[in-house]
Amino acid sequence: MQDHLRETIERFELSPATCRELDEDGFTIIPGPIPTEDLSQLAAAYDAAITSADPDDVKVGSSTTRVRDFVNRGPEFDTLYLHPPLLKACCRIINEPFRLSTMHARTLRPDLPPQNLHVDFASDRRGWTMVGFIFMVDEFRHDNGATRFLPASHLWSTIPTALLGDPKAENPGQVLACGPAGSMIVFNGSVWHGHTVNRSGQSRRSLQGAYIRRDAESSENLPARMLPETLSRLSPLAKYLLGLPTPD
Ligand SMILES: O=C(O)CCC(=O)C(=O)O
Repeated sequence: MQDHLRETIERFELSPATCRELDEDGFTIIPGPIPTEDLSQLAAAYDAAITSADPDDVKVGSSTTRVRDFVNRGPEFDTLYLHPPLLKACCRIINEPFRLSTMHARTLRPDLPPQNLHVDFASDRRGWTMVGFIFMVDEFRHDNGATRFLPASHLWSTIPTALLGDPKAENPGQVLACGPAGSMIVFNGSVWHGHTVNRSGQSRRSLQGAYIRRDAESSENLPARMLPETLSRLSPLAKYLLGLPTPD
């Protein structure tokens, strides 16, 4: 393991409950790295970054608006992908060298259909491929589209026919990942999940990212997008996790 990563994660232990949730349920909700008193500043930085984003980086989907590359949109966002419990979960689940594949903003607009239940990355003979994280810029509630998960579905060897029939339908086994602003969902990319309907009348903001096996193909080329000001502030650990050249 790379030295900076080892040094960082050796100082942290996941609680037994968190380990059990990651292993058995395929997801957990932990406190994120942003202190409560800084959350409103982070939310303002989120809104400003979205307003100023190049239209090429904005994707308005059927229910969410996504803005790519929050590695390069300000130092406020750096601690999210460097959160030690997240890195520890990646070591536990991916169990091989890994790198950051994506980090983007996703705003769930009100009164639109739920997302299909889906997996982000299938497992393979080597094991699990991806760990996702969703940082709650706003509180996630039952009425504002909290992400639903099917606990233990990362362990399924076959897909239940009900899911193949209507992936938008409510599932009797689903659990909503609710939490106060500042919480972080960490999940196995092979667990079935998706956002629910936002009936609150207000947008629900989140920052989402994915770590993948270091040799897996990414949908984004983050190393190619690095801005000089980002590069100048990144630690050797951050550079390593982004797949950038590091001195060692
Ligand atoms: O925004 C959410 O609640 C979930 C998003 C998601 O599952 C995805 O984009 O794959």
